[in-house]
Amino acid sequence: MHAEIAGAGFAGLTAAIALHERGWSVRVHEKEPELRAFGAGIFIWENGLRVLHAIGAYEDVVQAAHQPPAYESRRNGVCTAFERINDGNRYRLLTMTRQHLYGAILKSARRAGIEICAGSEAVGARPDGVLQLADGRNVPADLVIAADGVRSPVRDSLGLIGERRKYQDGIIRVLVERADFTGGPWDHVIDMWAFGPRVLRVLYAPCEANQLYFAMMAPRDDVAAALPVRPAIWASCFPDLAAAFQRIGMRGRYDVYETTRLDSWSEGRVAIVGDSAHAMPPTLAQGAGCAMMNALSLAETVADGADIAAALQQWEAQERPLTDHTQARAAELAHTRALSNGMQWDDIGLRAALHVPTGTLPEAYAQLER
Ligand code: FAD
Ligand code: 5PR
Repeated sequence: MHAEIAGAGFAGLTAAIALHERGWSVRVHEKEPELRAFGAGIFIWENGLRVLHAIGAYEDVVQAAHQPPAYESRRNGVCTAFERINDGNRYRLLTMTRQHLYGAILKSARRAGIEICAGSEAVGARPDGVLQLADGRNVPADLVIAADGVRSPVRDSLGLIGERRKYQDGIIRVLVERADFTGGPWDHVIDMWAFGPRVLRVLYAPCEANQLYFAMMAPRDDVAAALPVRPAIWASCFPDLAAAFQRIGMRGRYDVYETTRLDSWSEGRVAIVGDSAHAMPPTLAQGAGCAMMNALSLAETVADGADIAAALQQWEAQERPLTDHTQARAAELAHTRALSNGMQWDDIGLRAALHVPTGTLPEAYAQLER
């Protein structure tokens, strides 16, 4: 059995490794000339760690990632929620840079000898199992996977888009040197909201190798809070972070929250997985978690190679309810800004985080040293 995969992001590489582990031959096409993630942080909850374990990337991720001992939320400087995490309690959450996560997954793919074609752009697919490339080639496969991100041209060539939505807030993501932001609360994740003098938010997270991740949120129409970051504006709401804001300079990447929903996650032999199928606001930090869970379960469901189109429908029926639930909750949190009242440590928001994903090895995972 052979798969052609569009996109070497978190979903595409996870699917490639998981299929390879199940005896498939795979080839991955990445549009960009270089394989790398952009400069920002990422949160990986335990469901994601379980997937990383199943695809051989767990050790490399965990040995350097930051393990925050607590997750705090503050509103106008007042604590609204506080939860101990990682230390023998129910919630495991690691914070790291995207480069770190991506590097570990890529290393596992390389170890498996997976063919990854950088600079190879996909433009579409045919339901009978053909991936169409920008250079004019049409490559046949038993399974074609569209893991080409939120703007997925492969998905769009099949006309699968159902609904797309944007929200009132956008976010700047940036990494800065951690310097003396260490010890005590500075080792925690801190979600800081300010509702005066303007609406601003900084999600503060230490990462590996002395880096700090800031996700800096502002309403889309607040042009003064857009890039490049003006330290004085942010320091007026978050004076404790003034020294770190000074270090941002011209760095940062800006995105508006968005959601994508499809009528179907597959068409014939073509599967759509990751942000191409179910982009969600980052409010629950589950976009990559769900992308990797669904990529792994996809591989598990088609593994034996029988009736691919039917297997893809079965995959969606089994996996989609959790993703839909998580996406809907993340969208509600983005829309209502409810995280300003504190992270809600409940099953509604954290169901995906506590889920044991299809295709993982819970017994072996339970034996791991933490
Ligand atoms: P992508 O990561 O977008 O990868 C798609 C790949 O396909 C890219 O390499 C791209 O170059 C390539 N590609 C695109 N077009 C083509 C083409 N035509 N041909 C070939 N290749 C192509 N998730 C979390 O789990 N935790 C978090 O903390 C978190 N924080 C976030 C913060 C923000 C502000 C945002 C916006 C998202 C966040 N997410 C988080 C979500 C997460 O980033 C995405 O869900 C995840 O990157 C999706 O992975 P993917 O592989 O589906 O898509
Ligand atoms: N979690 C993460 C994040 O980057 C953001 C949010 C939650 C890791 C914003 O970028 O709530 O918006 C959020």
